[in-house]
Amino acid sequence: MRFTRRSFIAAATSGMVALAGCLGDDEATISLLASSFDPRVVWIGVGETVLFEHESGAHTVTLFHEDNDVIQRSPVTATAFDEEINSGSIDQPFDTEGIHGIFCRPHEQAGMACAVVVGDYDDEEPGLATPQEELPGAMQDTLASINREILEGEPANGGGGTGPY
Ligand SMILES: [Cu+2]
Repeated sequence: MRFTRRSFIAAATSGMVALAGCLGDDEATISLLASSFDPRVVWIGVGETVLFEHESGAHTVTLFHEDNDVIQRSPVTATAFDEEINSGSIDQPFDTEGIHGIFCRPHEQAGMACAVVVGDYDDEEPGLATPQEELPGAMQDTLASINREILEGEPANGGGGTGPY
């Protein structure tokens, strides 16, 4: 039998909201490596936060949102964030449901991107669009891979704590 992503999240969310509050402030961690995010996809609930943790390199954590003068690959109503991170970490809250495509400005050509899936999502939303042709080739490849990962509902690199609860 195959759980659809949507029904799984609905089931998980209804039972896990109270518990999630006891697990700490960050529901997921994404590391910034030399020119990539790891993992590239995490699933969290509405109102939860992701810890972006610097490991090496000089990066930004930039939402694919038109308010950042970049293409839209996030909910239109999401608050656009665009943060430099060269050390330490950033606690980024996600208050809007849906898929949030994120990239690094210095490593756009290298295809440095990730996605935070917040709660439920719609197959038609911007965060799951076919990668735009104006993007660098490596970025299109990363985004296509992220789309597949989201639709499959499993973190490709299998890191603990990055799956759907
Ligand atoms: Cu970077």
